[in-house]
Amino acid sequence: MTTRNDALRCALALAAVASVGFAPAVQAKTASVLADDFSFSPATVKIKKNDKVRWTNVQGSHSVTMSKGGQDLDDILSGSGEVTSAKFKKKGSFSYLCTFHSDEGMKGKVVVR
Ligand SMILES: [Cu+2]
Repeated sequence: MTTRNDALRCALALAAVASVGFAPAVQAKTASVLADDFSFSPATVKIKKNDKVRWTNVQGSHSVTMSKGGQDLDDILSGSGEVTSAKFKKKGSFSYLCTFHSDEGMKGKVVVR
């Protein structure tokens, strides 16, 4: 019976809307990017305003260098497991690169919506 399923689906949808409605604030999320030899993975992350991106070094030495779009970041991840993060407060498309491996095309992008 489709009508019963539709009713159930509707109830679940309403419950989901209600739970979101009672949440104190929109929860900021953190997107994870891995820095490896010689790429960022994923190369492009899409986040929402006020979300964070966290870069984790898998191996080698890398930098996360970003200067355009009002988001200044120049952190060096010199060892395996080293981490840096940034919060993005403006919408836009922010390209960054690893200054050590820019010749190898080690770059990424953060798209903030
Ligand atoms: Cu690098």
